[in-house]
Amino acid sequence: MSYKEAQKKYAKIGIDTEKVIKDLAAVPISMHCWQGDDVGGFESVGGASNGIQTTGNYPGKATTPEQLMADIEFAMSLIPGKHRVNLHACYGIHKGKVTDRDKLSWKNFKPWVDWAKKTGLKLDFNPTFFSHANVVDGLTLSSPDPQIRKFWIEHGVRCLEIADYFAKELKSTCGINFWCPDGYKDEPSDRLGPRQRMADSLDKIFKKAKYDRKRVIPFLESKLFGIGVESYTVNSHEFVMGYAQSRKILALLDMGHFHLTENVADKISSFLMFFGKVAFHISRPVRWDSDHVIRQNDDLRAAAQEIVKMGPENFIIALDYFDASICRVAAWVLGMRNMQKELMKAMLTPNAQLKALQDAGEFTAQLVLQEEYKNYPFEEVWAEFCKRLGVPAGEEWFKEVQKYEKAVLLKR
Ligand code: RNT
Ligand code: ZN
Repeated sequence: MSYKEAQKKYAKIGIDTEKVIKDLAAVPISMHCWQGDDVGGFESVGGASNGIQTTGNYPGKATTPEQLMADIEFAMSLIPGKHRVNLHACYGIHKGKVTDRDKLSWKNFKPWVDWAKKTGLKLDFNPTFFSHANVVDGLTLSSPDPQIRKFWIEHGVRCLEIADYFAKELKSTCGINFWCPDGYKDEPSDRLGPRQRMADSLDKIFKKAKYDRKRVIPFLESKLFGIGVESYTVNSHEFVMGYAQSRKILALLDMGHFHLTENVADKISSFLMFFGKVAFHISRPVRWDSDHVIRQNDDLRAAAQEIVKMGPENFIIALDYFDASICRVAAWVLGMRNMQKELMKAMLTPNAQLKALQDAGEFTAQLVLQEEYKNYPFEEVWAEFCKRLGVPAGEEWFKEVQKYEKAVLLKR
């Protein structure tokens, strides 16, 4: 089938494929820098630790800022559209001695901003509350030790100011996500205290930092559990909902941070009603929060459908996974394209018609059509979209990655 034929077929169910192509090209996705080096960063050779971990030892990972920037640029050349790059504070650039987290400033990120200006990419940010000796007994902002809390509060302040610098320099709103690994392996005796200290530390951060709320959007990420914190997570879903709602910041939904039988897509509409905007970490848990590369599976489909129905402009779509067992550049490209494919499939669904069937109680017709529309000729529209944006439509992109791997990655 040609694009023209597909266009006609979609027109019959009220879908304008030209509009879909235009709309999808306008949806930026924040690509996580940390898939490029297994959440390593540039502070030490130790790698990810204290609350986060990757598995795998695939060759070719980026170990310098230049390598990471080159890999991101290469990956972006195979992804249709203009996107954003999500940096973590541990990716600061240090000449000689490493500036500790509580002393970081815009100077450590100037090379990233220069690079962003050159490439036309926009930046988002994250304080790094892990991979550091001051994560004591698994705690950061909720630590009972005031000195430890002070260190991490200062880190949060610095990061908000760096986010403000990104937004100002790049003339683009910067999203900044707070995720803390804080929690306990076994049943704590006090569940309230750590949460009170966490709220107090976060309040101090937001009070002290000098940043413009019009150009910096802070959000707090919740989590159910992690390895080593199986029994209690300070920033649980309820804590995050309450904190974010009362402090007028956003809450971030990570698809890997819920019970596996929970439908994360179902949460979106309520979030949107009460927050106005939703920040998302698109990830894929396999039996637990394993951060596998996202696939075109039912979970991603359901999330994309909700995002499209509620208006992609109301979402901050960021990817969050890190697989160290496969080619990292391929992992980026595949995940970004999968996200875009699911968004496109959702845009190619006659949602108004299906909603009318629901409201009329026509549940048989609703079920039948929901299924039938899944087999419409999405592929032709995707190919046309890629062609217009100058990137390969099908699996040819992987050949380019293999060439890059041979010429660049495997020589490292
Ligand atoms: C960890 C959280 C968090 C991190 C990144 C690196 O469980 O999902 O978002 O993955 O900050
Ligand atoms: Zn996350």
